[in-house]
Amino acid sequence: MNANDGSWSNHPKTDDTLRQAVEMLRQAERVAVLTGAGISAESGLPTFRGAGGLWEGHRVEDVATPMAFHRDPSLVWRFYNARRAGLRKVQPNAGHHALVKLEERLGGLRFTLITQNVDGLHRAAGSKQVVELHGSLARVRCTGCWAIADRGQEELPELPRCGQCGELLRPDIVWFHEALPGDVWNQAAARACQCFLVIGTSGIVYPAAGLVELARGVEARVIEVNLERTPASDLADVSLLGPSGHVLPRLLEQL
Ligand code: BJW
Ligand code: ZN
Repeated sequence: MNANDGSWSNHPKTDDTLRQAVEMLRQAERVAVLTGAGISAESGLPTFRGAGGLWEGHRVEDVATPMAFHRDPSLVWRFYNARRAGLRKVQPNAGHHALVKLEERLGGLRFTLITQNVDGLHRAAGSKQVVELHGSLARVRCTGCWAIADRGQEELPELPRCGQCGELLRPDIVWFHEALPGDVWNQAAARACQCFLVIGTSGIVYPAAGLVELARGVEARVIEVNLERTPASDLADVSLLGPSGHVLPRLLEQL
């Protein structure tokens, strides 16, 4: 059941899909949520594949790889330092806050938030059970001794070096062609749930995108919240088409 014929509104058909989604959430003992860049768009952070998704003409696939870092670490660090600086100007939005409320309503044992985002806005909003699949912009990792440090919003030099061994630091981010840390993947994949909410992701980057298929495999009901249809729409029981900063608070109001 998809409200695929227009933008988010008070249209009766939209109300109907919202009610169905509310019912699926009510009936679930456990709820898992997967978020992507779209949930932070209303905070002012650009998505990866939408308009404005290029950074100085580079696609994320060209700067977020180990090969790019090997070839030109300054370019890659300029990309990440610009993103880190951007974080100082943004706040969580109504979508992030609605997911905090959902966690409070269900309690930590019945709720998990899995995010592909590296912006830290879920935790900043107050979410507690957060699995960060792709790492964090706040953290750096040494390419020599592998030490990981949280550098928060501190300004870093163009080529930051490790205080312990002097080797080059890199962002503690999962780049293309890199495996997700086993512990975060296991935490995400093991989340058996009866309702899976997939929010603001194009659903094309694996293995994260495979979580929707895993959820379907255990017969969870799938609710999608996105501005547009994605590959996940074909797996979803309900698609709520609209900005997550509007849709999620309405969903929570009715729960
Ligand atoms: C709204 C909205 C609003 C907007 N409200 N909605 C060919 C070449 C190279 C690799 C591959 C390849 N083919 C397959 C691969 C594998 C690759 C992959 O899946 N690539 C695909 C692109 C095809 N995956 C990997 O490489 C992964 N690793 C791996 O496979 O390892 C194998 C291995 C095993 C064992 C040993 C070694 C290796 C790793 C993937 C890591 C991806 N990391 C990134 C970059 C992080 C860097 C950073 O942030 O700087 O993570 S990619 C980038 O995409 C980022 C995101 O987390 C991720 C997902 O993007 P997301 O969140 O979905 O954003 P968008 O922009 O795509 O979509 C936004 C959505 O929001 C849209 O749908 C909008 O409509 C919507 N929206 N506003 C609601 N207000
Ligand atoms: Zn080191």
